[in-house]
Amino acid sequence: MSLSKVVDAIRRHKRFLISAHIDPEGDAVGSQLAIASLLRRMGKKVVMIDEDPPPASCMFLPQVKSITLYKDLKGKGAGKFDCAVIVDCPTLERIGRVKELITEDKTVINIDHHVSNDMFGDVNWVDPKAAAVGEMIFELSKKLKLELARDEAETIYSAILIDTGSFRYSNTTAKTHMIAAELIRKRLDMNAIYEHLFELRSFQSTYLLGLVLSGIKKSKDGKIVWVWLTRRMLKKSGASFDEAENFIGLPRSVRGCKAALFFKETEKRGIFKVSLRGKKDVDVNKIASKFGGGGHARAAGCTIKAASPNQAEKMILREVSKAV
Ligand SMILES: [Mn+2]
Repeated sequence: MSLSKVVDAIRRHKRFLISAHIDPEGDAVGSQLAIASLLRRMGKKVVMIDEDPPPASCMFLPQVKSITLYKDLKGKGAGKFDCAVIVDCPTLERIGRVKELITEDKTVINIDHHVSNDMFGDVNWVDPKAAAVGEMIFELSKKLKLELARDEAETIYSAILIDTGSFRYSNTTAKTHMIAAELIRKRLDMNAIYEHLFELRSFQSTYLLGLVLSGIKKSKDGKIVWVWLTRRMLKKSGASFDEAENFIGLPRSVRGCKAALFFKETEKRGIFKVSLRGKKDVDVNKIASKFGGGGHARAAGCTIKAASPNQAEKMILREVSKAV
């Protein structure tokens, strides 16, 4: 059983590097913080290093500021570690340049719930039935016989909340709710957590949402609905790139929509990020995979190269139309 192998590997090592995917969201950040805290309580040395900063919505999480960014290492390296724990990543490439720190001699533990996971670890624990890696970290704490501290419960609860859209998505199971119930008993302020993760946004971000929504488009049959975030909108609003999280929920909620898309211009000309959301029977993971991306059946993403926004849109729409 892979969970036992994870526990064995954890017990065998002393110094850990923990990392999660580029453009991290709540599951990546929350799971990372939770496992770091558990390991520290076992007397392990732990560093958390990520390619990109946590999103604004996650900045309330306990210990979130102890995550170091790769760009801030400044040649110091990661310090000594003998084991890397990678959470919420289908491939090792997803951790960005942090991968360069993980030399051949390190043991890699892969804890993930993406169906597309390529089993890159020395120890792999991949459970596509888990709604969030947060659920898996909860199970890990049980296996380690560690009673969760309140802060750990908060990070795990947040991880689950993000990946289930606050228990609204089809990945939510009875088990998800059982775990949530146990976490809530740690006297979590559920309302405050919900507000941080889903409601509170800066004025700039709200203004940006207006700009993005004013350009909403749909296919003739209405089955595909999409929006664009352009560099111009970003500049006009004064918001940062990561403040556009959750915007895709609005095109997704249009009646008749089978697939929702969120196109983003990046700082690099000709490089576009695309988030995809599928409704029942539309597997957006398959579509994103065609462009070198991935994710889950109902939520995935990819980065594409195209000569213009128009071309990027055409490339993706061609594939999405086949699926809806
Ligand atoms: Mn996840």
